Amino acid sequence: MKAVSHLAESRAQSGGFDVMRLREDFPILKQKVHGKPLVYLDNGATSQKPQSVIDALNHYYTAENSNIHRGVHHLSERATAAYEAAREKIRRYINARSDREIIYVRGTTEGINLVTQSYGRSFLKSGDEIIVSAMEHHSNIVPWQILCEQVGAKLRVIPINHDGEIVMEEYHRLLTDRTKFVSMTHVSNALGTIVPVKEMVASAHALGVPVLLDGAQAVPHLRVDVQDLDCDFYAFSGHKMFGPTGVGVLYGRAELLEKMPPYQGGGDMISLVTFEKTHYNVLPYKFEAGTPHIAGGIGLGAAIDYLLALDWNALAAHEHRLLSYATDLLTDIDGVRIIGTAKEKAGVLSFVLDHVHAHDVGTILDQEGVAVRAGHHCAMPVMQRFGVPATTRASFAFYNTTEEIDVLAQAIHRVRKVFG
Ligand code: C6P
Repeated sequence: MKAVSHLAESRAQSGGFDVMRLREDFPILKQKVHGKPLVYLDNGATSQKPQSVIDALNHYYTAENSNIHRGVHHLSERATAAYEAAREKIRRYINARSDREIIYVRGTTEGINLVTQSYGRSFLKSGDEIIVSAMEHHSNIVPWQILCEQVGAKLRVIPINHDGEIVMEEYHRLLTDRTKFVSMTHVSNALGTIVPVKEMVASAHALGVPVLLDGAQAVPHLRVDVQDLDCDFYAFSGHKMFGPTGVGVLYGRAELLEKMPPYQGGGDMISLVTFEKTHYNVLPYKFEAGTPHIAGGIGLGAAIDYLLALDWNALAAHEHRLLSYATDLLTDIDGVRIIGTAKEKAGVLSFVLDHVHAHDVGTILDQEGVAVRAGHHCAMPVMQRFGVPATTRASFAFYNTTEEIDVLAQAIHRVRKVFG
């Protein structure tokens, strides 16, 4: 890659979004893989971390490491203040009303399990119906299936069309007085579809049905406002939004969280324990048993600081350009079929290549320095819907460039050559 011409090109093509400047913030992107410059297109699995997030983790362990909410000593007070300040940043970032509504969890998966086991086990019963869609990640299917086994509820599935969009008439047909919960992805990890969740929340609320949104793939690409969406729960993972692994967030509407029993018992989630009776802590701590991922929370706060400093209009335009550039380029390659052609998409390009298994595609791309995901993407029902065992998925972040997409396309041509 020629750095200067690359810089000029990236600027010219990205409406002033200075991609090359931003890439400097991500040290991992400078490395070579198999002797080739790393082209990291597996951001849907996990995104890379800017230096400021790495520094925040380092600073915590170097200067502040201590347990929180417990100590009376200086370090504990500093760690507690940093962790709670990060909670407030998260609240502001998604525009929740109160930081009582921001529950730290391990990630999207734990956030959804918290809702199924706390809300679901308390308020759903035999014969009730839960609606999900055919494009859910396993994290938004299996916890509901476990709940259905526990309480005798039924899972109803909204079909998707051939472009990978929700069939809205079917959603409206499935919404009945038996529906007691709707749980939907905001952006599909396997297809990239942006789901019209605001409209879907409104339809569910018209029947008094609460809605959880799985925001794992939305928060890295869209500015999310939970009050505007009017959802009841919103779950997401820090590691997909340039923060650390092992930390995520469940937003919940305070009036629902108040009614819900704790998900796990242990330290910090209580106000008084006796053998006769235990009183639980106030929100959000009622749902945060045990020592949390303190460094992770602080690191997530640093990721939010980083994201807030970006020009989101320019970022969105740049990501849109990446996606349409990649779509055009791959569509022109003989034997490539794109899976997921919704009108509204974010950051994901899944495809199959005639007569070549996705794992072989992924392995050859890796030899060219290109990191993609190959497989079912923890969304087996999506693969079944499209009649494929697996896809190869390139997933983008704002630090990717059109030049990297050229490398991806050339590498796919190489796969075709290898497989004749
Ligand atoms: N998808 C992917 O490569 P966790 O693992 O809890 O951070 O996120 C789970 C999850 C839930 N919902 C959606 C829409 C997701 O995309 C993911 C994670 C990764 O697509 C890893 S399987």
